Amino acid sequence: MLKFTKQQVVAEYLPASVAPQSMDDFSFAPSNIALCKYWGKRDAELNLPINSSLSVSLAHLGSKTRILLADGGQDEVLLNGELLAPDNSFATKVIAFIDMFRRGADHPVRVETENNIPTAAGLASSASGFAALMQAVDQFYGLQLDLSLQSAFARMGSGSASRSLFNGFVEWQMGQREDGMDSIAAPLAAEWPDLRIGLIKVSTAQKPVDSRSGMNRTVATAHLYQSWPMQAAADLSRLHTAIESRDFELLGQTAEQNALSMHATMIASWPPLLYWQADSVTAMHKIWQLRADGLGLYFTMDAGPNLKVLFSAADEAAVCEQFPDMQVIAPFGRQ
Ligand code: 2P0
Repeated sequence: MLKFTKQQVVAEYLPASVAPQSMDDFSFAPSNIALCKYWGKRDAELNLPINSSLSVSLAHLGSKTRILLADGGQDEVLLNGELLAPDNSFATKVIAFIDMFRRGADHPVRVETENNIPTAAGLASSASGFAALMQAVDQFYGLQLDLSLQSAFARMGSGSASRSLFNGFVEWQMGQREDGMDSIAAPLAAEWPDLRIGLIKVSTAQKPVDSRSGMNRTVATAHLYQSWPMQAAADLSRLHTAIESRDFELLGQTAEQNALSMHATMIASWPPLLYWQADSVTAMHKIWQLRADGLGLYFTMDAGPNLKVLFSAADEAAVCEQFPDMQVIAPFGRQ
């Protein structure tokens, strides 16, 4: 069957002509951390996932972006105030994303993006980056697309960006359609003001295999991957129960087992993919020991060596005493 291209899918939803207008203000999108991970694609062109996922957004930590009409004759991409070379990989992806919407019209753009995600925390910025870029595109071209459409289009920039259009708990439905237009994220109504997320930095060095290549390798070579969609579906259902009943142990256990299951599929790939470093494993053992001693904390990890710890506000002082360098985020604010 002939697959859809991004341009074909997006074109269906755009007006016949666009009238770009420089933005005064920046659009903002939060970073997010998945409690049930997105790992594996059924369509690499549209970033359609093999499983649904569920994340929590990181409040004020994220990316802000605005788009201006460029003075010069060329597109310009600035990241944190620095003009990027045209062949820079981030700049290339940003311009390719904008190309889906300008459809060949001749108006060079200047894209300014700033991340306030501390690089020291080792958090990925592609999710918030493409979500903020989508919102900026919507304003720059005066499209007024609803957030579901923006979620679907942000996904084409980076899968996890579909979830960064929203605050709080967010579920990205894998969808069934070939054009992916039912593969969109939506926020859950539930809030959890006591939830805290701590960022444990192990390393901020660039990872040798990016997550896009990592998930493709896993799907292609790990027999163990066959069990992943079942694990993810069961975890998603458990997370819904945990969130509805505000059961912290169930939330933490599910998120930790989900992350370790995802990493198990990576380790079973060939060549093997092990994002952990010795200090990652040391931190895991420390968390397990603290838990055995009665402290309520769990971890999750993405395609990198750093840990994200889940705990309740009541345990914040005790957890911070154990991890003094940890940055703590309150995804639903501090009451
Ligand atoms: C997640 N990750 O759910 C999972 C867990 C990494 C591990 O989403 O290829 O940068 O751009 O769709 O979104 C990272 O993958 O991948 C990611 P692409 P993306 O947060």
